[in-house]
Amino acid sequence: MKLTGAELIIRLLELNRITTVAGIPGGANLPLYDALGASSIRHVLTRHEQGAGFVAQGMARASGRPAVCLGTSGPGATNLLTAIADAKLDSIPIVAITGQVPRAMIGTDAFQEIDTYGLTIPITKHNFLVRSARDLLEVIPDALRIASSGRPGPVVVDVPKDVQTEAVEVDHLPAPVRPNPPPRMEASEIGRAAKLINDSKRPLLLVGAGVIAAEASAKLLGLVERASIPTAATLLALGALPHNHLLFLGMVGMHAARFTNLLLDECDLLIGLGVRFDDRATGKAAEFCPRAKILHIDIDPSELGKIKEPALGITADVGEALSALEPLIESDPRTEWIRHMRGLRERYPLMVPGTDDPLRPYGIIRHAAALLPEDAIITSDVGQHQMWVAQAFPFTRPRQWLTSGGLGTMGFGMPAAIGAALAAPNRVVACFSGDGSLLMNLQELATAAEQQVTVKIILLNNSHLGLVRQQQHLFYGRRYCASRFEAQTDFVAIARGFGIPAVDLCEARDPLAALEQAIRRPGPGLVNVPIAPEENVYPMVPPGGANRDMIGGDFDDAKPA
Ligand SMILES: Cc1ncc(C[n+]2csc(CCOP(=O)(O)OP(=O)(O)O)c2C)c(N)n1
Ligand SMILES: [Mg+2]
Repeated sequence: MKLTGAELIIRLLELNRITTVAGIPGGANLPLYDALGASSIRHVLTRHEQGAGFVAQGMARASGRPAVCLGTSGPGATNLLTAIADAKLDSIPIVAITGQVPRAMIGTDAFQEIDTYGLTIPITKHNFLVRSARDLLEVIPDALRIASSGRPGPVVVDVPKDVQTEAVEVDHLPAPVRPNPPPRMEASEIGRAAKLINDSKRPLLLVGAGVIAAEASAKLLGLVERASIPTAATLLALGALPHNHLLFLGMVGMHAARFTNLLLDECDLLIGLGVRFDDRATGKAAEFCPRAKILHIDIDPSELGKIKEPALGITADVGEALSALEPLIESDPRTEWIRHMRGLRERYPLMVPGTDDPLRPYGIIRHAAALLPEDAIITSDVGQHQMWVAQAFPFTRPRQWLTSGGLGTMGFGMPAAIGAALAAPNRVVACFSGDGSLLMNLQELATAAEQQVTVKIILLNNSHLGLVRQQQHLFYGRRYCASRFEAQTDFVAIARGFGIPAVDLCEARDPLAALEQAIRRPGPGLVNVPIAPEENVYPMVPPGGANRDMIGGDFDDAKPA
């Protein structure tokens, strides 16, 4: 059969079960859109390419499968960069297919020409500049395979316009892509790992996003319970264990509960699973887990020893490693260590003030959680609201919590929520956002309205760049420079302007009834929750400090979480 490059791309995407793509058309990718229009793939027209990148991320994070976004050359491609970089730092499998000027015009500063290949080298797992339509037969499957194999990550495929229109004779299309097999483990290493665990009196597990990527939560639970190992999670791994599991310690690091960081100081073995020892998790790395040997298991060998030198580092798929370990691990109640953990938890719990008041941070999170279905998907933006949700939301399952961790990108939450809702149309998606963050991709409210996705934006509105204000409060002598929004923004009117029902909890006669109504109604909605600007996230490890040196968190009016 004769196909153009554009038709070939679409056929290969269809073949690989890509059913929804997000993007924006332009001169250099119009042939691709022409082929897309004739296909079964659903296209989600975002209002900014960064939105398309985050919609794709939302689909990928919620489903675990690679997702695709599209942009034209030049500004289309540069607008995608932040979402691509974000996917790189959080190891999310997206494939961005960009239009490029025709081959003969590359290097001439043609209209909307930018070196997308060059620009994306440092922020992708891999990238391609396609030189002939025939190459697409390999490049598109390779892109999907690379994005989703091993440690996942973003891939860019830059396709010149005349490659999209070039016709090629194709005898048969390649089989659907399968991820590369994970690296082979050495049985002897697994044996040594089991010995380290069995010999340990005070082991502690630190789980990272790799556990979610490997779909290894059930196996993790097996190890945790069999060997009685207290388990902490990084920001991205929340949900890997249910929040109320007796051995779960919550989030580690900068805004962890005191007992969590204190217990880490005392363990004699730290088992890092699918973690990269990010500085927000470790605090001052040299003082992280000072008494512990480290057993580090990760699918990416470059992570082993990058930040913390392990006693034993194993390159493996975390799920496969857990399966291999299971028969070698001795059942052990570790009574003394667990009793010690309970004591610390009682003495230094996470204190959460204002849980009854829906106009206070922990209060709105608790009330929303009670009203949302247990399997609701939760996204957030970046700031204080993100940390409050991470501390206090009762996550019960993996892939329930989608947040921008490594890059910390304001503007992530709402478009990612749209993507999650597209990937999981039968689930409710709630996006906890901040007034600063929501404004960064506000235009995607139009996309949410157009797609009628069930995305509930719960806006913790403190009229500030709250996390910036908090740092100025604590570390810059209360000199608040550029963290307060002088102009008041009427988010309820704005949402309604986009055709999205909205309510202000401050004005509602019965705030809880208004919240419930907003959550129950199908389709998108926005709930504006005024929050006092003085509310801060505690405890907090000062930037650069050791985790044990956290400050704050002793509220007069607080209950333990
Ligand atoms: C794109 C981007 N620009 C700047 C920052 C730095 N930054 C981190 S948190 C924050 C404030 C976020 O404000 P808001 O969304 O209102 O959340 P709040 O902290 O008030 O809850 C800023 C400016 C960032 N993370 N991302
Ligand atoms: Mg704010």
